[in-house]
Amino acid sequence: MHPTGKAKGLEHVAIAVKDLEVAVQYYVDVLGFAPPELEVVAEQKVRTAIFGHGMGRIELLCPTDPSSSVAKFLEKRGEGLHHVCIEVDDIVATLAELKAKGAQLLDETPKIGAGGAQVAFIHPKGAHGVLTELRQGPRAH
Ligand code: CMX
Repeated sequence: MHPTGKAKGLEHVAIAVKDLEVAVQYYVDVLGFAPPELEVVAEQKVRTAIFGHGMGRIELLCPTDPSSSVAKFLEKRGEGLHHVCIEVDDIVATLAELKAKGAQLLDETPKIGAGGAQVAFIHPKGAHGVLTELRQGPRAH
């Protein structure tokens, strides 16, 4: 059966970095990106720098606290790809559908992520080795 949930495509890839300022400088000075949008995402205990607009952005992630899951990731695996984020039409319906299909959800209800979007994660062990974020962006006013 074809799923009813609507995956719109890759919203961003997130890269865990040890020093946000150093990594931002590399993206701007070496790769030639325009300066990013910076944000503290308190609920996730991270600071983010987002390059680009709309779909297909790049997000640099840096922990704000040693208890952050990103701090644990850096300690264990070092800098590198942390997760991919897929934009969906209706995150609540998508989570219900994934749960019914036995997906390894880390969140059964959405939390608030970068940019005020609703987000939820699927465990990397149940997603072919890649931590996967589902996101429903805030509605335009
Ligand atoms: N990508 C791929 N594999 C990962 C991973 C990641 N990001 N994080 C952990 N793993 C692997 C580990 O290497 C480990 O594998 P092995 O068992 O083979 O060693 C396994 O998953 C368990 O890892 P762990 O170190 O014990 O980590 P935890 O179980 O404590 O936490 C996870 C892992 C994914 C459950 C946790 O990081 C989580 O809940 N993440 C979701 C929230 C999040 O990442 N927020 C930050 C970003 C927020 C934002 O973008 O705003």
